Amino acid sequence: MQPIILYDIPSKLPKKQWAPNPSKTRFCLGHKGLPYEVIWVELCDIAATMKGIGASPTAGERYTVPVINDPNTGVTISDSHAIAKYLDETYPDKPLIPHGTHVLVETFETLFLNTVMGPMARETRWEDMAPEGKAQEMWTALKKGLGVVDGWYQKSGDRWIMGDTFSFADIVVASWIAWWNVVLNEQECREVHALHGGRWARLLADVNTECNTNLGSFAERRLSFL
Ligand SMILES: N[C@@H](CCC(=O)N[C@@H](CS)C(=O)NCC(=O)O)C(=O)O
Repeated sequence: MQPIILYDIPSKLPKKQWAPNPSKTRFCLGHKGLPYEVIWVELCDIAATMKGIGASPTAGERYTVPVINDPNTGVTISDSHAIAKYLDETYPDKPLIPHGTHVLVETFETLFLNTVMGPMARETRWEDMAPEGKAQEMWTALKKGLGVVDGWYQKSGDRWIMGDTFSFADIVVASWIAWWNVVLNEQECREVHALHGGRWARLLADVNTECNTNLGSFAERRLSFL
């Protein structure tokens, strides 16, 4: 099988990778054990590059990443949810979205983001979600919202959002935890990791194990400050 091409935004972190939506696709590809290669696209070049490869815009007619190009089928797909659905249809082993739950899983991310980011979740531009200037607002909403999400996990039996069944919903949560490990300051990261009996660092580690990945750990972020 030829490697799938993943388009992602680079950063100055050791592994470059940091953006939450492409993380979802990395977890998905890892879970299914599919080989992939990354093409890094700077934020300002996304629209031109995506138009150039014939990718569709996502919600709000914006060009975003992740986008994948699968040379094995010749298909190009935008949006992490559509990519997960495509991967399940094309490579059905180890499903990401259990049969019949696509709408629930897609709705879950909207609910999750509204819960943990409050009004911030309604920002549509990447730079409006960046921490500068809105850090305090984001931080307060995050701690409150994570308490709600902790309750969801408890109700589901404390392992995955769908109980014993690992799914894209857990990948969504882990991808945003990985992002907070990058954008929150060190004290805030420590506070998040201490919340709810250490659930968030544990969940990120469990999703990494499930997907054979090593994404977004706090330890890795700290390396970038050395
Ligand atoms: N619903 C999309 C959201 C994708 C998205 O917003 N990606 C961000 C990076 S994490 C992006 O490409 N932003 C570019 C921009 O806002 O111009 C998905 O799940 O893939």
